[in-house]
Amino acid sequence: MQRKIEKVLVANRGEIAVRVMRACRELGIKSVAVYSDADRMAQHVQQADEAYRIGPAPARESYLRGEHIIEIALRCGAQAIHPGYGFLAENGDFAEAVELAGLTFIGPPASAIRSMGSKTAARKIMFEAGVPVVPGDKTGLPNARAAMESAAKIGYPVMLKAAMGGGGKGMRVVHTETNIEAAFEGASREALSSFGDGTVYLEKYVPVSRHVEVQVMADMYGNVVHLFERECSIQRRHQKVIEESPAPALELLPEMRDEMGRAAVAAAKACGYVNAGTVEFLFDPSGPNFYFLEVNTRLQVEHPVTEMVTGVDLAQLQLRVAMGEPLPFKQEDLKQTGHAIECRISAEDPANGFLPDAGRIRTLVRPAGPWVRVDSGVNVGDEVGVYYDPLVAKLIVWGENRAAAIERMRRALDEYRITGFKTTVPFSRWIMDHPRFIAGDFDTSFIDREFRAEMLIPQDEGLIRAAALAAVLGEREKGGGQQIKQIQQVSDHRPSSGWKRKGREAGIS
Ligand code: MV4
Repeated sequence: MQRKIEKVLVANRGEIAVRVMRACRELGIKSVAVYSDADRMAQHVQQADEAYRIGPAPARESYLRGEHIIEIALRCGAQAIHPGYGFLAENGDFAEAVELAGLTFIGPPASAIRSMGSKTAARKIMFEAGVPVVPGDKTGLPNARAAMESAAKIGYPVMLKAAMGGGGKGMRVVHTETNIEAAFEGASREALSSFGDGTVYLEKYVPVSRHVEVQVMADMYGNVVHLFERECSIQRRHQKVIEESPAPALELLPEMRDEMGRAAVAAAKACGYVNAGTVEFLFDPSGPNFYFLEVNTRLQVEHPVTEMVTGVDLAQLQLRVAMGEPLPFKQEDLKQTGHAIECRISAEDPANGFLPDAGRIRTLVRPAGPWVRVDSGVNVGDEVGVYYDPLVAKLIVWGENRAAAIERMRRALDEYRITGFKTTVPFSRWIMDHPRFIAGDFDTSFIDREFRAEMLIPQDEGLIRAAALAAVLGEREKGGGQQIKQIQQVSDHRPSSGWKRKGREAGIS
């Protein structure tokens, strides 16, 4: 079954839109951008062969207008729509509407998106397919009384989760029966307000866990392979901060890595998967055991670390599979080589509770050099923050082993200069120096346990240097104050030689 694709509409913005357009260009496919009023001058618009306005800045009025986007695709002669991640990417109704309009949705079938959207339905499918799931319910709970009975059967501690949720909202850990009723009501209320469905279910709570996920790829002919795992245990409020492959959690467990890969392929087959997807597992080091959590039916933010260790261009492969090509390799052709790490660079202030920051990029120096990759959707002069996700770039490095990759990431972070707003660059740099990170000895509570804002700004000469800079820059340009804070923060991890400092103070560097 060949489907000709010569033009793809990319229904997204930022770095992922740019990423997909690069894959299109390499395959000789034209790309079409859509943009909101806030993105008139954005990178993804400049990268595209054509671009169409879809509405005002708020996502509801632009990037989430599925019918409008489909109409534009039809009018401009695109044969396919790539949804990126977020926005419409995991909306089964949108995927179906795209196909009903005679276009190709570059992603899994609507049926797979829908069945994996319900965590209880997904658990049932995976249980029946022999994929390990956390002991617990396979249907939603009708009331608090049912929750109490189920919890008694599973045994405390238990975890209440939203059936239509994901990403941590509507979750409650319950340690004793006295708390189950209030937790049920609370979780249900939160699930209803977040997902429009108050259904919750129970699982055995796994107290210490690591997040290990497996990349899968399936073609239209039933061929499914996995591209090994990524570990994403370094998270903050369910937002991933660092991702890597191979998973340090599996360092001494090669048989478990193989077993997880096979489980992920079985999971993809069980839900009729096609195209790129990720099977998330909870890894319990006390067993060690792993359990199915959910399937992410999209190309994920952290896909580059898999590309770096496998040499497979996942975005290109998505396009080729959508055109009806069979997978160009078999499982045994794939191997993990070396180690890759990704740091997410966000417009957030790590010294101030990760408050989203906004502003115009005043200066931008990106790291480069061997085995360093920056996936970014912004450039100097771009306005960042306010309307969309604060992710501004991803810094990905490869090394022949984990230690080499960490060294390279340190070097790359030290080269990075972004001014105009606060970023998570210094925070990533702090993680790269942490003994427990270096040892691979961490779980999903790492940041909560280990990070304090004061750690970013040692009370040393940084402040004095900043004061000196303030005097110089303050005269040179308006708004210099913000820039100074940034320099101070970025410089904290960098050895500063005397002559460099003098140069800066004199305003010549
Ligand atoms: C769990 C768990 C412990 N036990 N389930 C959080 C997001 C959602 N996708 C699943 N999550 C968890 N489910 C049981 N039965 C702990 C978490 C969890 C977590 C999982 C992956 C990555 C980071 C996390 C942070 C806190 C809790």
